[in-house]
Amino acid sequence: MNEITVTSADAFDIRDWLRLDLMPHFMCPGCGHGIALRALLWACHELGIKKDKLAIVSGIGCSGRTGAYIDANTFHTTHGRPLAFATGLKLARPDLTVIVISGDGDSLAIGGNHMIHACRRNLDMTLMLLNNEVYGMTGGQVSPTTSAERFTTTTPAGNVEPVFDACKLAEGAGATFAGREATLQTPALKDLLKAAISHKGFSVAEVISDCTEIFGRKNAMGNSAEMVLRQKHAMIPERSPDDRVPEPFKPNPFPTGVFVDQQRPEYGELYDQVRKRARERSK
Ligand SMILES: Cc1ncc(C[n+]2csc(CCOP(=O)(O)OP(=O)(O)O)c2C)c(N)n1
Ligand code: SF4
Ligand SMILES: [Mg+2]
Repeated sequence: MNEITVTSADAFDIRDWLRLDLMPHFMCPGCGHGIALRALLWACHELGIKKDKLAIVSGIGCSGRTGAYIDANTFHTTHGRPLAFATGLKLARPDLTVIVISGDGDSLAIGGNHMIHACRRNLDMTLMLLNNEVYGMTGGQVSPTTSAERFTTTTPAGNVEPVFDACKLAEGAGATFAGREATLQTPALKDLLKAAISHKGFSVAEVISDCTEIFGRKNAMGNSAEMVLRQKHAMIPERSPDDRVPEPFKPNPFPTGVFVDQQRPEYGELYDQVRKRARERSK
């Protein structure tokens, strides 16, 4: 565990953490990314992280855009590259808590290479991966996490590609922490994020999020409340498809929880030893 164990006794007020001068925000009504943003800031609050010690690095996408509203040190970088920027930042400023906000397209498609190597290195930072199964910002193209048969602008007759399981990918690539929660359960999501941020080493917190306006509409998933309810059926697949959830397609099952939580040497500390050795040699 990191040193960040202080728990703030003050009540959480999201307005303390937002750049209110940037309101209104760009997000569509019911967008899951807004719920995830709240959970993240709630986690930072409960961990007692000071804003001047918090660095948020984000990529391009609706997911990445959420970082700009956080009243801390924020870096809105290029598509697929936030982990590369964050790696440099964390190595230069190990005293900062570095959190990367990235989408499924950003982290698993164009940035997939950076993600697997971040997992392999184990530098002490957190990736909050907002998985809404689609390229939301650019109009709804298929992504590596789009479920089978879903309609997107680039799969007008249904998607046939298999889905990437981000947590399994992270585990396979060597991440020392990987877990998943959905926006349906904000307190559980907040707790997952707290655990991920507190973990020493590279941590991946995947968030099942809803793109209500583009993905939901295209797949006739109902309004944002109906969409978020669908998550319940996917989290617990054996639950009978009872009541209010419209079922044009069965939700893709996704387990939630922490799947990997282990320790191995942290990259920043290893790199310090390399620096020391290099200095000794140059004497
Ligand atoms: C190098 C580069 N390629 C493509 C784009 C266009 N682009 C911007 S956001 C995006 C996809 C975003 O999808 P995702 O990461 O899932 O985020 P979401 O909007 O769904 O939250 C793409 C392809 C870009 N900005 N830069
Ligand atoms: S397009 Fe989708 S992901 Fe982007 S803000 Fe709207 S609902 Fe959210
Ligand atoms: Mg997306």
